Amino acid sequence: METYTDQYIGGSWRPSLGQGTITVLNPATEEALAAVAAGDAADVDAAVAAARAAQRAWGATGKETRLGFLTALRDGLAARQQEIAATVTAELGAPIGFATAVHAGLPLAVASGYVDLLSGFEFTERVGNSTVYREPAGVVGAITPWNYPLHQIVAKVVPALAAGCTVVLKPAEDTPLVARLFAQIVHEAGLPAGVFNLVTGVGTVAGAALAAHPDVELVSFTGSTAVGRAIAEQAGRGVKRVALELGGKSANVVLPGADLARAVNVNVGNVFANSGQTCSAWTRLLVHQDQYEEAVAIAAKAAAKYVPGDPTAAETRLGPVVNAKQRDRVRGYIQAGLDAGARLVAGGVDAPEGAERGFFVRPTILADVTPDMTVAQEEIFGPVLCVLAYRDEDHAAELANGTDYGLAGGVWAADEETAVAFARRMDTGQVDINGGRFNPLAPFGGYKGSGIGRELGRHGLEEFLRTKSLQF
Ligand code: TXE
Repeated sequence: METYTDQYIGGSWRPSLGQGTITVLNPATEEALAAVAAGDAADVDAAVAAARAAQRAWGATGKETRLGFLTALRDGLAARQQEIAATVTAELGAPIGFATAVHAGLPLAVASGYVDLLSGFEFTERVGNSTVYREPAGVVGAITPWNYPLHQIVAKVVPALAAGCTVVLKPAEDTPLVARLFAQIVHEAGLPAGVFNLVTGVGTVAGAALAAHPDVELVSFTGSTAVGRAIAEQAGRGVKRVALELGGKSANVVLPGADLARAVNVNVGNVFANSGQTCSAWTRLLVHQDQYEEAVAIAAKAAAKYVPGDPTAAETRLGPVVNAKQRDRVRGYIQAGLDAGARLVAGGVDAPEGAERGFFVRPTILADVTPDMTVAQEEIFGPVLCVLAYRDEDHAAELANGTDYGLAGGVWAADEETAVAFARRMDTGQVDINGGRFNPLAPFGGYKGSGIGRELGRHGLEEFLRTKSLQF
C-alpha cells in the first residue's frame, strides 16, 4: 500500500505540514488502497498563498494563452481515461463500465466543452457608452464530494481556470486518489506554478480552513446540505461569494398516455446507476393511481436485473456504496420506510446474497410511499426508489414540488408539449423530457434547498467572473 504524504502546492509536490494520513478503502473489498496526507490549516495557508501569488498574472493572460493550457489539460484527461476509470472503480466502487463511460468520459466531455466555449467567449462587451469587462473572481476554494469525484473537480476547476481564477482544491476524504491523478495531469499540462493547488485532508480541518480563508474570494462547494449551509453562513459574514450544489430528491413524473414501461425502466436504471449516489437521481417515481400497480410490477422486474457484484467485472451494473457510514445510512432509510408502512417490492435492509465483504446495499424499490414519510422527503443517496401515486396533474405537481429540494426531475407524456408544460411547473433547475439525455453544456444547479449558482457550460464559466463597467 502506497502512503502519500505530499500536497501539490505552487507547482510541485511538497511534504504536507499536517500530521497523520487518511486511509483510502476499496469499498468492494474493505481493503486499504492507499493513504494520503491529512492536510491542515498550514497546508491551506500555503496553497492559498501560492494561488494568490499566481492570480494576477494568470488573470492577465489572454484568452488564447489559457486556451492553450486548457487544451493540454483536456488532452491529458483523454490520454488517461483508463487510469481514471480504474482509480474511481477502486476508491468509489463504481462498476468499471460506468466508470469508463461516466467517471472518466464525462470530465473529458466537460473539459472539451470548455475548450470550445472559451474560444468563442467574449470577456468584454459594449453597453451604450460603457465597456463592460468580465474579470476573474480571484482565488477560488473548491470543495468536492466523492460521488462523481473527477467530474465535480473538473466542473469547478476548468471553468475557474478558463475565467482566469486560480484554485485550491480540497477533495473528499473517500476519493483523493483521482484528485491526485488530476493534479498530475494539470502539472503535465504545464500550467504556471500556483494556478492549481491540491490539499487533501479532512473536511472539518482542511475544508473548513479553506472555506474560512480570508484570501479566498469564492467558495465553490458540492456536498451535504448541513456543510453547505455552514459555508454559506460563514461566507455571508465575510461578504464572500459562494456556489453550492447540495443534492436533491428529484421526481420522475409519468403522465397518462406516456410510454409507462420505458419511463419506469429508465427510472430504475437512473436511480441504481452509481449505486444511487447521484444528486440529480430520480429517487421518486410519480405514477397515476390507475397505472400504479402496473408501474410497481415493471419496477420490481427491472430491479431484478441489478445484482450487486464486483465492480471490476465488465458485466457488473451495481457496485457497493462508498463507505460503511453510507451503507448504514441507506439501510436505515429503507428500514424507516418499512416502519412507516411502505411496501417492499424489491431489495431490503439485509446484505445482498454472497456479499461477505464490501459496503453493499440491495437495490430496493419501496411502494405505497406517501409524501409525509422520511423516505419521500430526505436524500437517501443509495440504490432506493420510492414509488408514489398521484390523482391528477395538480396533485402530481404538488407532490413533485413538495420537498425542500429542487435539483432535477423527469417528465414523460404522450407529446412534448404536454411534458414541457408540466416541466415548467416543477421548481427544479433541470428536467429531462421523455428521457432526454444529460447535456454537459447545459446549466446544472438547484432551486430551493438544492443550492445556489450553476455549473457547466457558459453559466458555469460566468460563476467565476465579476463585472466591471467603464463609462465614456
Ligand atoms: O458529505 P460532506 P458526506 C449528501 C448525501 C450524503 C450526505 C453526506 O445525502 O449521504 O451528503 O455525505 C467536505 N467545512 N451529499 O458526509 O461532509 C468534505 O471533506 C468544509 C450530496 O460525504 O458534505 C468533502 O470534501 N468542508 C452531494 C465535502 O465537504 C467540509 C455529494 C462533502 O462532504 C466540512 C455528497 C466543513 N465543515 C454528499 N465538512 C451532492 N450534492 O451530490 C466536510 N467537508
